Amino acid sequence: MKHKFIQVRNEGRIGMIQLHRPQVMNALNRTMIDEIVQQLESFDQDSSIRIIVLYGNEKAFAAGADIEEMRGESPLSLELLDPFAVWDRISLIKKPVIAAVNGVALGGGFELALHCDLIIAAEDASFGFPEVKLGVMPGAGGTQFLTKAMGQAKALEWIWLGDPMSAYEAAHYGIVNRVVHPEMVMEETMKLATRLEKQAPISLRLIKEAVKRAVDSPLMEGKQFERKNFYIAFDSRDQKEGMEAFSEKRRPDFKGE
Ligand code: CO8
Repeated sequence: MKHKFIQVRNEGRIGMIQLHRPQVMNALNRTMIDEIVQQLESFDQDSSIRIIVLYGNEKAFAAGADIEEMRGESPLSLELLDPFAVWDRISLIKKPVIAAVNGVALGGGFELALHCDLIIAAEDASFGFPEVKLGVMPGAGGTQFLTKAMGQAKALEWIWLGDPMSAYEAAHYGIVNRVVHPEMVMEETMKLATRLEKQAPISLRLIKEAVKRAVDSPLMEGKQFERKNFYIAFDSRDQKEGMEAFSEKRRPDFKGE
């Protein structure tokens, strides 16, 4: 499919999506978000792909929603457009999604990174919610993601002030997985993606679902859910292969079946 604002390629079993609107720091207009989500879904359905990587350019992962596109909206136009419905579909992606962040991840750009499972960031990357300075507020889950990650007091301080957060601060709060030299971001991301693509795909999928469930469920409910997924894993050939390989003292070859 021809895309306008993203570039797509496969690196073996890793599906790569590059945000590509460099003239406006990858500001996310609606077409671009649609393209990103459709491509995520397409990779999710593609059995030759095991891991998905989302990245921008050296200056920007994404500088937020496109302010020029958004400025004329009214409550009713937003209600009718329902611009966040497409964002909700990102949470339904089953495969691991890694965000590789160089430069800024602001507003909707930060929210897009927070919708990913893992974030690898450059040490000079900056994250933040500057919406308050535009007289609005985060709308694609930012208040919820940040509060769950860092607690109410810190989330309020960051979102009220709208200051950028360094990659190290984001790592301190568990938002970013790894902080590396700017030139090493893609290399580190691909190293991690390559390790993950060798793991049993069904295990990764069941683990993702169970870990995500932990964020919103009481402990007992989450444990029940985990147990169900544990049982399902025993229906896969990968479980047989993994345990057989252990006994035979060889590397497992997982097929995702
Ligand atoms: N929207 C539209 N254009 C943008 C955006 C943006 N978010 N960010 C940058 N640009 C454009 C600039 O206008 C500029 O265009 P031009 O060359 O035509 O003047 C070009 O990108 C380059 O930007 P700068 O010259 O400003 O570059 P700097 O390096 O000086 O600054 C910054 C980079 C710090 C990223 C700066 O551009 C900036 O502050 N951008 C706005 C950041 C922001 O406020 N983001 C939050 C937007 S609101 C939001 O995300 C709400 C999310 C809710 C989801 C919405 C779904 C509908």
